[in-house]
Order: sequence, then structure tokens, then C-alpha cells
Amino acid sequence: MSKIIGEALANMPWQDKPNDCKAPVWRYTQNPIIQRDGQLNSNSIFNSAVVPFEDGYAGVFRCDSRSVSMDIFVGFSKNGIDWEIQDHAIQFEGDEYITKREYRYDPRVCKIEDKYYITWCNGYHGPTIGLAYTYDFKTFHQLENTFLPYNRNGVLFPRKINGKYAMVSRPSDTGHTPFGDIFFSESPDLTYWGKHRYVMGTINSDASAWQSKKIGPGPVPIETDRGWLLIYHGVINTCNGFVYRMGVALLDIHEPWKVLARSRNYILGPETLYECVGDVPNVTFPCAALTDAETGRIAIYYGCADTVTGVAFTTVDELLDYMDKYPL
Ligand code: BMA
Repeated sequence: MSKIIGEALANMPWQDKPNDCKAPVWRYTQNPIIQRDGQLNSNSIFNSAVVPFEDGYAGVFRCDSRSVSMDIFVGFSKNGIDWEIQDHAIQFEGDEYITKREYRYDPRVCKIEDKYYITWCNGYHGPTIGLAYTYDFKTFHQLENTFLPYNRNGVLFPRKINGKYAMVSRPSDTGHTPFGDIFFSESPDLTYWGKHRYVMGTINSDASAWQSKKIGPGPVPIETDRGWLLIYHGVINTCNGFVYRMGVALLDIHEPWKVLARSRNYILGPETLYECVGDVPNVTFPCAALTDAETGRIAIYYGCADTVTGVAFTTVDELLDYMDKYPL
């Protein structure tokens, strides 16, 4: 039995693994939990992030509008399943040179000490990683962009490592990037980022073809007694375009650029109608995970076909055992 290092979350969404399930991750039976019109002007709501907040949950949601613009919106929920998402996008306080909006998408939310940090793909002469914090999900303070363009999928670690803030990200290009590896960076103050180290990349062989085109970090890494559990997305290019699945890796707790284990098999991929049919077919894209340190339970929130939002369940032991059973 392995342990999640963190807080208990007794009321988190959960369903037991079905007896006939052979995979390490299983879907919530009422998926999708958020439909494409879950908000006043939305075309689609997906690739979104949730955290425990007060006596329930808060989240930052990617809602693409019916004019097909991309922005991020606050939502609240009592149970992590039924969400009320605000109709107005987040307004950021800060230097207007930085807060000026081009586009915003694919948010992550990470609690570090007493603040909730939001990272997202921020349009700034091309995509890069935007950063802001809030205490209350009402007022948001935007900080400097963390990296030069072009970058996507910036994901903070939930505590400082060796006294520094830490992030994994995926350098990219301006388009539908046909490459992508995961890198580690650290910062003493959340403004100046350096020590950019390669973590892991695509597997360009049939040893693990589902992650042959690009990979990128998903939810905030989960601290366990064996290392950081990193759930990520991996992409293959097929004759019908890109297919996005989820994988899992284990990173060293003190030196997270060192990969201790990685699964050759994907842990979840597009199979259901809502994952295979939508604005962008065949996409399962994880952006958040709730965890309960007491039971080892994990609930993964993921975008489905760039249209709706789903939840899937697993445990720390399921993921670690799967990596042991199907190592790369
Ligand atoms: C990526 C991002 C994601 C999206 C995915 C599939 O490049 O734009 O937001 O889910 O493509 O379209």
C-alpha cells in the first residue's frame, strides 16, 4: 500500500471500481458532469481545474464562447459534481501590460500555502504560461507570465521543492504543435524561472505509440511516499488527426526531473461517445485531480472531445501497480 501525502477529503466524488473493469481508471457513470451549454454563452466547457474550497469545491473553467473565443471562468460546487459556473470571465488585477487579454485556456489550479494559484495558456504574442493567485476566487492578482512564448500546459507543484517554487511545462509553437516534451523549471519568487531541466519526452516507437507525437503535464502532481505522481496527456497522430490519451509517471520527490517509473500503456483514452464525438473528436485531456490521503482515492477531471467535462476515478495503488505491471 502506498500513501498520498496530503489532506483527507472524505466527501470527494467517488464510485467504486466496477467488477468487470480491466483498466486502472474508470469513468463516473453520470459523465459528462458539465455539458457544453453549462453557462450563459458557452459553446463548450472542458479542460478545467477544480480544488477543495471552504466546505465544497471551487474551480476555474475553460468556457469557449458561441463566437468561439477562449476564456476562463470561476465555478463553485458543494459536491464536486454539480457546478455553477459564472457567466462573466475572470477579471485580473495587476499591471495592465500583463493583464491585457488576448485569449486564455486550459487552466490549472494549485494551492500552495495560503494561496490558490492559477496557471493557464495565456495569449501573449503567442501562447505562454499565465500565472495569478487568489485567496477567495473573487479577486485574482495576475503575475508576470512565467516563460517566453511559446509554451502550454504549465503546472505548478503543490509545495516548494528544495526551497523553490517548481513547475513542469511543455514548450510548443503557435499552432497545433506537432512535437512536445515535458520540462521542469524552478523559481525563488514566481517571477524569475530557471534551471530548466528535461523530464521526459515522446516515445517514437511501437513500445508506446499512443504517446509518439507529443506529451504534456495534466493535473498538479500528486505527492506520494514513492515520489510525485504525474498524470499527463499523450498524443498520437493518426489518419484522422491527433488522439489524446492519459498516461502516468512517477517523478523523484527531491529531483522531479528524474523519472522513476512510467507506464507503457495509457490509463484512459477516448472510448465513449462524449470523448469521441465533439468539436475535436477523440480527446481526453486531464487538468485536475482531487485526492484523499486517507483512502488513496483520486478523481481526475478531464476535458472530453474539447466539448464537455468528465470525471474518472482511480487510486494511488492502481496507478503505481499499473506502472509496475506495464513499465516503459
Ligand atoms: C491542444 C490544446 C487543448 C486541446 C487539444 C485538443 O493543443 O488546445 O486545449 O484540448 O489541443 O484539441
